[in-house]
Amino acid sequence: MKRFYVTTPIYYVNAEPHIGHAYTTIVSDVLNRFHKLLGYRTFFLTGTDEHGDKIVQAAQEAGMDPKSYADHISALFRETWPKLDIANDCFIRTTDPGHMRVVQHILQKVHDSGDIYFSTYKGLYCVGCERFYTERELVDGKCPDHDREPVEREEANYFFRMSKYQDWLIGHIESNPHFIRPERYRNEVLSFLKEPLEDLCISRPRERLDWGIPLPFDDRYVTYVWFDALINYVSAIGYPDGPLFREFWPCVQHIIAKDILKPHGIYWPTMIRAAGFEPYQSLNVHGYWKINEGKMSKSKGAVVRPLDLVPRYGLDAFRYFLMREMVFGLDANFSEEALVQRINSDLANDLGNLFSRTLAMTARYFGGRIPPFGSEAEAMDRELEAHARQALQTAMEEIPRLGFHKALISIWECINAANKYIDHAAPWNLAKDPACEERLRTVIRCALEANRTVALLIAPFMPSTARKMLERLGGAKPMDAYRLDEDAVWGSLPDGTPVSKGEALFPRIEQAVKEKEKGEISAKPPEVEGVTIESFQKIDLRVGVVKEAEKIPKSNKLLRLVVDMGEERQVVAGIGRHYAPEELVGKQVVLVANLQPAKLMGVESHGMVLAAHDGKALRIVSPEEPVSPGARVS
Ligand code: ME8
Repeated sequence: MKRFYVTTPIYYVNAEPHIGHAYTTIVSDVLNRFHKLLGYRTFFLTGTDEHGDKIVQAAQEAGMDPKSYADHISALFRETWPKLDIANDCFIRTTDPGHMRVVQHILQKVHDSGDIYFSTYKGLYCVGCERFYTERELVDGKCPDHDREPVEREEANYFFRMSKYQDWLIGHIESNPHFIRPERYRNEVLSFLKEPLEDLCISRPRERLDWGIPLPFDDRYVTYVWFDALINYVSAIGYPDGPLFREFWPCVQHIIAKDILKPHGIYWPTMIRAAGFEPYQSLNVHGYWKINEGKMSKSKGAVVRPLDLVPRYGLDAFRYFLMREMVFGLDANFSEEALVQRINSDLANDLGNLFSRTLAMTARYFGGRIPPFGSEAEAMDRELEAHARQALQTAMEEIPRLGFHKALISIWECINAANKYIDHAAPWNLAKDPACEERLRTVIRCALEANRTVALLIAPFMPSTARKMLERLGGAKPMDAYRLDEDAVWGSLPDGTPVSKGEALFPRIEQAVKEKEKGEISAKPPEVEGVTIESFQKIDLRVGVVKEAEKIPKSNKLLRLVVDMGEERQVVAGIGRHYAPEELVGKQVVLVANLQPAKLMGVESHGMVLAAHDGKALRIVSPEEPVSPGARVS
């Protein structure tokens, strides 16, 4: 059986979980779930990094001792992940006795082999980074991360002979193109390695810092926090001879952001080499989330906490947004407007609409049971199947190489193709003619199959939506039992299985408050004087079928519709915030047919579409059952 092991960085316990931590951990969760769907045996590790100066300082500021403080923040991380549907197998803390033992074991081993030596070092030390800097690493004499001048410090310490492994590391990176990816970060490490590598100071005198793992060969010192933290990736799985270590090492994918490239790209592989085991398989490096185009900053209040967003926007919407919006490797921007936009367009209009209309038609035309295919497939059916196959293939290629946004784009191409397919096949017309029963079966079945493929492909990204979709599509299996190769095969839905419609997957997020402020929405009905029946009868109300619908450029609200009401009419309707154009095609609407023509944003309108509006939602008025176009409403 194939193995897959994924890790996040272990987060410092000096800050609460924010969107950056959530992103890395969700990426890892998506990869883990995806490999499970492929039938791999998987292991997913996250945790917290709890030793060192930084934590002592943060604890002091909070008026707590380091251990109680670490317990508190570590618990916040541990409790956040299940709330984001993150299913890690293990949560490691660097204060766990098991981890501390492994760190000491590796230190002893490397010391015994002669790669750790004692020496005096005088240099420029940055307290924030907990390390010495060389002159050339400083920017204008200051630490590039903390923008502070380092202090001069002389210390006798232990050093790891990292320089000894420089040539080996260059060779290893050059002969393994996927060792560090994307390529820009591989190049960054290689270019760093063009300069001679210095040995790494791996100890801190206890008189200065007591909060750390004592060196096994000299207890006047504790271990430098990075030499301690990186070892979590193997201590958590039972290095050196535990069954999980034997099973999962070295097929590990480390996921990190660019801030910690150097410790992971240089310290860690050389430490591994010195300790005498196989290097990790890949280091995967992503960019930074910015908030409204700026750096995330606690002092400026620009920190996005996932648990603030999820109750407002929904968990799967949040996960989808992060995975769709960031190109892995590049920076991305977070804004609530962009999140709302994605929810309303991709999730409510595209995916939600496809799913609800498919199930509604299955209920209406086939009593809620999956119809068998008719005997012959038409070109449009094969085209939809090809879209589903393409989405599957793209996901299989792109997800393992971190092209999450590309996989999602391809899945959404399939969703949009399925919506168009329904518009063109117009099942509501087929349903009128008994001679078209077989064709109607094929059309609804193809739409159901597309929904099923989509449900499976979004499962790693949006696990609870996928579960809901598969259940309503009649799936009887627990989620863990699904396999992409068997279940995403076109035609694999069982004939006759009952499906259930349920509520909307993604309700639209109405920006009602803002709109109200603009005076565009008023829940209060206009005051009208009584009208006589004669006056009312002067209004010519007619039923029509929407044939075409499109946005009017530069308007958020206006749509141009072509409505068939016996004759075709062009109508401009102010419903664009509540309906996507594709949603309307094929729908029956009620028109005020004898309204004087008017021009809106330069487009002529010959009528008005009736809609009900309660201040929050707006829904068009439609006859309960389809009637002939042009039918009079009275
Ligand atoms: O560095 N955008 O912990 P840390 C995207 N303890 N990701 C971000 C981010 C942002 N704006 N900010 C943080 C440490 N991250 C060490 C790691 S590992 C052996 C030790 C994420 O709490 C991203 O994954 O500072 C980044 O690499 C990590 O949080 C840094 O977490």
